[in-house]
Amino acid sequence: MRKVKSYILILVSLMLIFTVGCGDDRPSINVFNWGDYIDTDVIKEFEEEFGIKVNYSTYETNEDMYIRLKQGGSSYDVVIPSDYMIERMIREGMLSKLNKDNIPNLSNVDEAFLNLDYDPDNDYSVPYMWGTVGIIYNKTMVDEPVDSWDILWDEKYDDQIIMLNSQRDSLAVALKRLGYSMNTRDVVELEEARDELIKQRPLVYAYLGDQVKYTMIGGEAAIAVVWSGDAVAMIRENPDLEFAIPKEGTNLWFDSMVIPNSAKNKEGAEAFINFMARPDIAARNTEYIGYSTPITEAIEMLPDYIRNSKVAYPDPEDIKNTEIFKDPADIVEVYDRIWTEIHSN
Ligand code: N2P
Repeated sequence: MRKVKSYILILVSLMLIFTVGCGDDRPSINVFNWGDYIDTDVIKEFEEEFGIKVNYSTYETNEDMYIRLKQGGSSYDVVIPSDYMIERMIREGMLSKLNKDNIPNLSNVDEAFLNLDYDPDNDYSVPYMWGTVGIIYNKTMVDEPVDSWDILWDEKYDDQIIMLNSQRDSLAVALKRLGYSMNTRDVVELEEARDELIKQRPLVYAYLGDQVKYTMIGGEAAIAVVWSGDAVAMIRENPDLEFAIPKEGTNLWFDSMVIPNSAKNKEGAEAFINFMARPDIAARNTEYIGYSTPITEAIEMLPDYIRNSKVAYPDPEDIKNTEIFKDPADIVEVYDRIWTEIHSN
């Protein structure tokens, strides 16, 4: 009887060891990124190589991401906001300084993308992707030259126009069309842009985020405001689509990886950021999502159709007339109010 008891004891202990051993007791990081903005195999590869589990979730706009972080509740180790939002998060003390010793791959970033105004010494951010904003249009539905934001207010395209569901991008379109800076601090100019967007509303099929790709690929609308990398991905799927940067000028943007100061695994976050800046990994993400990499050596690894794409890698001439968004700082509430007014009208 005693023998049986000890067998049972051994069995139970073994089962216990087995169960605990199989539980996921790896260290983990929480990564919060834009939707459709990574090759998911790259995440798996990071997990295998570093023994760190990645809890991955996504957002559609900088503002959505910001609100989620401010709400607290969940903590994130890596987030990938755009320039002006990084500037704001630094100003508000939301980010943690990077230990650059843990991110040697920062040296793979092309100089043109380092030390920009939003983070002058890259103390907080490592560039991930960059691009422009422009118009994608379906050549079978639009048979005039597309070179101005004006086309988005042309009644001929009633219910065929898609706008970006992102406050700075949509306001930038209206502001540039009016001949103003997309960083204006003049409330009258902002309200004029608001009124133009309200006037345009009846022509707009929808304000979309990531779904714009499927809508345009499927030929459901004629014209859309898009980020350049999405244009690359769309043109690959539907050759009737073409991309143009309007003559009134547009936005040049940079999305960079940062560590919020509420991060629970800063070293894991730095390992992830460093991994993403490795040329072969950056090349795989770039090929998968269509966006433009700031990692010089990664560009050389890309297939010709991306490397030679003027949408992804425009000539300096094409991006002469661009502005980079700035944090509106003390008037950020005015931008928020204007955006709400556009949508409640
Ligand atoms: C990817 C969104 C890209 C972000 N779906 C543009 N800044």
